[in-house]
Amino acid sequence: MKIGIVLYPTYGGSGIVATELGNELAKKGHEIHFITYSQPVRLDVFQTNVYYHEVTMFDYPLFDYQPYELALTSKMVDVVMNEGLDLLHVHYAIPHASAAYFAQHILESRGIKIPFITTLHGTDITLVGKDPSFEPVITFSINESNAVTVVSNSLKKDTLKHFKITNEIQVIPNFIKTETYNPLNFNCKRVELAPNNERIITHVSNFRKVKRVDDVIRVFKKINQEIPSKLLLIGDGPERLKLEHLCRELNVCDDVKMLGKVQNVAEVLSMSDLFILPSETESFGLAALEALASHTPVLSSNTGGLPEVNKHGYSGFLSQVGDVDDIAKNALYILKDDETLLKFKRQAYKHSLKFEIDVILPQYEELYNKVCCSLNKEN
Ligand code: GMT
Repeated sequence: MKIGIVLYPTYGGSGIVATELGNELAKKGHEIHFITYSQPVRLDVFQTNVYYHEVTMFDYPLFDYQPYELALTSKMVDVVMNEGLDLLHVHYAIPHASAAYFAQHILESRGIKIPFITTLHGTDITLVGKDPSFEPVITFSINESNAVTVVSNSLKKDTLKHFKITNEIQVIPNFIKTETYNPLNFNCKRVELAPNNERIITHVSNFRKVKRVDDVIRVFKKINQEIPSKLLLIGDGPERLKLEHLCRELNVCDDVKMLGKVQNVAEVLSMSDLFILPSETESFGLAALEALASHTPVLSSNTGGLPEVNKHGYSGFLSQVGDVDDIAKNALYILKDDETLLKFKRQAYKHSLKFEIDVILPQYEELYNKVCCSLNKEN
């Protein structure tokens, strides 16, 4: 099948899921055309069957705001026509779903019928999409999509709660290629990060308010008072300065390392003993799944889709949002001795297999076939 994948190319989870999905579909023989404004971070450029089409903007002084959605729509039309695509799969509703709807109708006027599938990832619904400035467009484009998927049952519930949805919504969770996260793939640099055999605790995010990274630091302070530990903060974002201040205030700077936007997150996770994700909202929590696949137990909040990813008492623990004491208590329980830590590490990995790519990919392929078949029947 020839599939156009529209995505955000940055470090965000939706872009990662879309890129990994395209890479894997290409390995299975599908022809994948990525359409976006810059090369996706995890794009496998050497993979056969993978193509990249860049949306270029026409810079004109009249535009205070560049009309990206129109440039994207035109690019979709161009790629579908010239590459003979069978299907468009757009990730993140804004503005990809409405651009796809527009492209679909332009193509129809030129005698080409193509279906589009919209995958909702979370913030497009829970934070941005429900804002009145976007709601009518989001509702319309979800309902007009030929198929809609969401990454968790929780996101399905939120979508149905905030929008008047008449279309069917299918849950297809985030996935992982567990082999990529096998700690044996990496040379262990543990001693450089924790020279006195301290426990290593990790957090990965884009340091936005919703991630509550300050809770991570407060939890770490409590852990470090009982068990010598190091905290690795991976990523970057708007909260970083405040977090640096908090480290100073709590006097933990010597034990907290901010690694920035690390290229190979799996390498750092391979050395971690515990991963903390205390988000305010999280439709799925791909970062938590990456940790589990790296044999790292997860302490997360119990919000959104996180209980679907992290099994309480097995792959880690769930706590109420903001309950720093409870997270710290659970951390001390897991880290207290090697035997308990090893048990949780094994269970974390075992749980991640539920989301192995081989389990999830066929669900997308089945949906692609269904959508294309029903369009062919219509014609
Ligand atoms: O978490 C982020 O800030 C990035 C965001 C995105 O839109 O790229 O991630 C969302 O999509 C991921 C992939 O489906 C999910 O695993 C994340 O949970 C979700 N983030 C939120 O809901 C906050």
